[in-house]
Amino acid sequence: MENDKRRNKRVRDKASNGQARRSTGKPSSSEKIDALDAFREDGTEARLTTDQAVPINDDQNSLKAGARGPSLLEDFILREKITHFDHERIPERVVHARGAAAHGVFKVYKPLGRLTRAAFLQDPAKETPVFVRFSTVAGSRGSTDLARDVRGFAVKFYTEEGNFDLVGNNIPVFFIQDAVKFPDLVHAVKPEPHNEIPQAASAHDTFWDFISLMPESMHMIMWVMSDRAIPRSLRMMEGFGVHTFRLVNERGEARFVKFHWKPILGVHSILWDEALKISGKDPDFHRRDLWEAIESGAFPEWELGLQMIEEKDEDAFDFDLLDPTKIVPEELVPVQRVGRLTLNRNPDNFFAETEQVAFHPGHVVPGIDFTDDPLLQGRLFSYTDTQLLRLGGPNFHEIPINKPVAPVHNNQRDGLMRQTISVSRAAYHPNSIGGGCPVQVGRRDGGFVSHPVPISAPKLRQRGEKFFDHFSQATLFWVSQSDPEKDHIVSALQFELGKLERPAIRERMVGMLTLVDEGLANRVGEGLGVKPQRPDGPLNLSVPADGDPKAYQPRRAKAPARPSPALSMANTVKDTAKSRKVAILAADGVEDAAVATMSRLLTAAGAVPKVIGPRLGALKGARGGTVPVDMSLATVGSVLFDAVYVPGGPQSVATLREDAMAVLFVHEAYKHCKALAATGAGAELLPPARSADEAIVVGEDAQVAKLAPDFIRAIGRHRNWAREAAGRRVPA
Ligand code: HDE
Repeated sequence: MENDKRRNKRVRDKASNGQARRSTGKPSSSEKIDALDAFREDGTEARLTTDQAVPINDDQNSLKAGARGPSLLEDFILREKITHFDHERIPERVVHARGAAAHGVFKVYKPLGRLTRAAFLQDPAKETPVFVRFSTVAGSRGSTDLARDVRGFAVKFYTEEGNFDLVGNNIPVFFIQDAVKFPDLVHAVKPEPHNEIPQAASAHDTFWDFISLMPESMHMIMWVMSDRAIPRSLRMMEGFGVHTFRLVNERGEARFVKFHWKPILGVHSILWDEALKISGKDPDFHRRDLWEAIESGAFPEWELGLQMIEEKDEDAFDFDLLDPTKIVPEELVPVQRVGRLTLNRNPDNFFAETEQVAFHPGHVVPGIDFTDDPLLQGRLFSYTDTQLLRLGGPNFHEIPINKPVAPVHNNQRDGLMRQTISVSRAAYHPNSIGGGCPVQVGRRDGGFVSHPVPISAPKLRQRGEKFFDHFSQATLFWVSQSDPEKDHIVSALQFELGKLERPAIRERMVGMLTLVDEGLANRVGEGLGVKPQRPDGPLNLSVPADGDPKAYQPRRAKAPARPSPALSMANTVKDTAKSRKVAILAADGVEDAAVATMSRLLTAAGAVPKVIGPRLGALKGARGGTVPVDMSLATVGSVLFDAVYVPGGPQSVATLREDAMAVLFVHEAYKHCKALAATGAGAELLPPARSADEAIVVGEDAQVAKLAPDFIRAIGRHRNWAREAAGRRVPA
């Protein structure tokens, strides 16, 4: 991979001074030449060839019998091109089909030898290359980024001891406790089989039918109905390994571990109304945001967090550490921040990298090991199986993005698309012909040895007793939310359940919510016209044929817990405007000096100002300057920005007030609780009710430099939720 990286850079460098040498189809001076396509490695201009490297003379006309005649079968150029095209698509991932990814590096803060022998966690000077793919779960490859959904957060570490994949999500728990239920869950959430409706949405009967019969999903449902499921940015969400894993040190001592990713920019989300509108304005919103941040040098960063639990404490909790529907509250076991992940390079080719990358929770390195979490155990065979189908055979590890940086030697041979040309005659072990190579590696020399967990038990289809507490942590999540977060959960449930065609499912779900919190159930029920009824019969219909329904009845470990502050996004990082997008609304006659000052100060704070005008081109400023327009009102909406500034200039503001798109722009930003600034006449564009709003900054054009710091602080706080009730009255 290092080689590939160096090669790409070389080729790019050549391209940047090679424009003049392009002989055909000359680009205009503003057009960027695509380095990798235009030039060969030796710097000469790339010639058009077939896949067999035969130079092509005419790529415009197929071979015909006469100028108007039928095409000839002999045309190997046409046939190769069309056949390749016909095979361009591979099966999309059955889940997590839509994704975006980036390259980066990981560095540990200090040696972790006490906890693990994993080599990449020992040396703070070492940079381990990574490739990270984010995804939504339910939608197809072409679906919107803004679906209400879990986000995948999969990290491939290319370590010197082989690849370690931390294949996690942005939510720390899962819907089900046992892998055997995964196909049912996915069938329920995917579009309904008869009409393939709805795309990338859980608001339909089959999903909620399943959920209403699976009380174990209730904790996850609280997370998915919260704003965590509609992140502001992939760069502003947490990541979790979900399952409990093990870390094993050089002495063979093991501890349980939960993996976390903590975003440096904090955890921030958007409103559902914005999600719906962004899905129309820019369904690529998240992938574009990731791409642009990296291109602009605002590299996304996370800290790796570990929750460590001693083996002797395995049974010390009310919940089972092996149950993937439970968290270990941070107040019980604090998260230690041990290293930093930085994404610093966009992929060169979406298909070759983002699409072909193959993650697997079973890709672990010495020092990291599994537990008996029944969901994790099921995943351990599923991921290889899926890659065999998706990537066409057993050699997917040879695709450049999947290739370890450490050398691979083994006796696996052949198969479809084999790239390696093995030269040894001995493809078996033990052998004498090959000098016994490749040799097994002793534990002391880094050989992987599974932690010897003692197992002695009858074969059973059962789960641990504590797995049956399905509600304590759902309640914990609910009571830990701030008031605005609670409001959003209620609205989300009203939206999702309001879409159901079958009243019985809606009623069953509202009944189930009474077991999480009576107040929550009442509020949700009110908007749906459903009177919450506490379920009295057996709750769990997924009882084995001969199982005792009583044994499967959910129970609660303890009375509703004290809130866990770590579960609320209200307590996240709120002190930076870095990489936040700010719209500056302007038309001819705008106070150009105010625009320039505000832009300069926003840029200095790391924010990204964009001038939005009624049309593209340049605006005439009130002070005689010109203001280039970055985007026109026709192509954007305030939902694509974090904040809005309306500079003065009576002519500019008069034009904008006449333009319904401009008025809507500001009203929507108000409704969505965003930071707003206006100077001079610009204040006339703001909605009237704005007294005592800490995120609205108003003053004179000449004072813009004095106002900017307050505006920037308000942007850093993300949203002023206190405005939400007033915003609901704004018809936008
Ligand atoms: Fe996955 N999951 N999963 N999953 N998963 C896949 O693998 C599966 C689960 C997760 O960006 C598939 O290559 C089973 C939990 C991510 O390429 C597939 C079970 C968590 C990604 C698969 C689970 C995840 C996947 C689809 C239950 C969070 C995207 C294509 C036993 C810890 C990785 C593929 C990427 C992808 C199976 C449950 C995370 C089909 C059977 C829990 C982030 O193999």
